[in-house]
Amino acid sequence: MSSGLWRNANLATLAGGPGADLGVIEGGALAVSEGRIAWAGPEAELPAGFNLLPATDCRGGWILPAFVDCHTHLVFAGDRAREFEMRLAGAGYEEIARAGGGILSSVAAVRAASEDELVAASLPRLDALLAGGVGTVEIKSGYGLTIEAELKMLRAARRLGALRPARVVTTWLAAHATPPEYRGRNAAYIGEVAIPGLEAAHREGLVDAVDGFCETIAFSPNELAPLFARARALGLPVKLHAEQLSNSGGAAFAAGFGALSCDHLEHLDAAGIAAMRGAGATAVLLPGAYYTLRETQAPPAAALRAAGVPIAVATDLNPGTSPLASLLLAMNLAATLFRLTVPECLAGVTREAARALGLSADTGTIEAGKSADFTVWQISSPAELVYWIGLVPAHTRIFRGTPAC
Ligand code: DI6
Ligand code: FE
Repeated sequence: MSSGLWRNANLATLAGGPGADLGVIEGGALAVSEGRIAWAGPEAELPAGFNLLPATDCRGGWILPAFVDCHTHLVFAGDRAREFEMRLAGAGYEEIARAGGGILSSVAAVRAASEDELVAASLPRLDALLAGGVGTVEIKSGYGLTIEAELKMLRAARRLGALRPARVVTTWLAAHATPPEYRGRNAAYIGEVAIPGLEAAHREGLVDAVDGFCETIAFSPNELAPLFARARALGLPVKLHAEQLSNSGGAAFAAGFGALSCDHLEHLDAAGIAAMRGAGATAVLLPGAYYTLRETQAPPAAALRAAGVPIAVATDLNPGTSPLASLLLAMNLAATLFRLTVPECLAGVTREAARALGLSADTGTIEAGKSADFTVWQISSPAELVYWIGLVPAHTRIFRGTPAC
């Protein structure tokens, strides 16, 4: 059924721009035709004809846009629980890396895994996100670090999108770390692996955006520049892990390439905020990594808010710094740790997360013409979706007009 009428509901449309309220319509109804939103508004004003559609009584529940997780690394093999224990025992990043932990331990596991094994290992993580109201997921490469292994990751991501009622978009993150065979030779790795691999991924239709890890322990803006220039020449948008552990000027660098988003941002400064504002880049905040690493400097949410920079929230689901498979919990962390408001958290996982993926025309709000991706929640107010820790309120998610789960 990709057409129907959902009635006797309160709508939180999330339509509007940064700083807007939830766009509440009480006593509302939502009409869907062929998988797209045809009309949304007060049920008393329902246009003639829509009342002939097959109707669902929402029993006074709340309809919100299906959630968008705009930053995940959910395709990987194995886990890093041992590293978690080492960190609890006081080991630092360097000691863990020397013991074979860190990103490169996931690289070894991904290189050893088949594409089928990556799909099988990642499907439960995708299902966990979908069970929490998510309808769109971004999935990055970044644990292969050879051309073939990075392509294998994105092929697995594309298959995950075909296996579930959800939208999966992919991001090329070969510039996540330098593999052992290129130690100390970052520029060579970018030129011999990241760029030709991107070209191969683009030829195969595997990539929707390009990302990089801009950090003293990863890549500098100068090292990333040829990759971002190639991405733009191929017509692909860019985004960047920026200012997570220090300030490398990553946000301003990415803004110069018209980045869709800059992500993490704990060490973002005024110049970076101004550059993001000028470029229309979205700030993607990742409280799972901040919490897991026990960071002490939070991203400058108040300054981003004051500058009118759109703010999104995502899980950063990855085996090392953010083994977080719940966007609901990510919102609670963003509110409690970063002091985002409830409307900012809900906009951050809908309208602004869609913006961070370049998907604003298609999903992220309840507006006529968009894909009918929404969730009917049995809650007393939208604040419950940020408030509960570990409890998923009863709900029915609709994807392109069809009940998904
Ligand atoms: N920043 C992070 O926190 C993750 N990647 C990145 O660029 C770390 C990923 C991992 O530890 O596996
Ligand atoms: Fe990340």
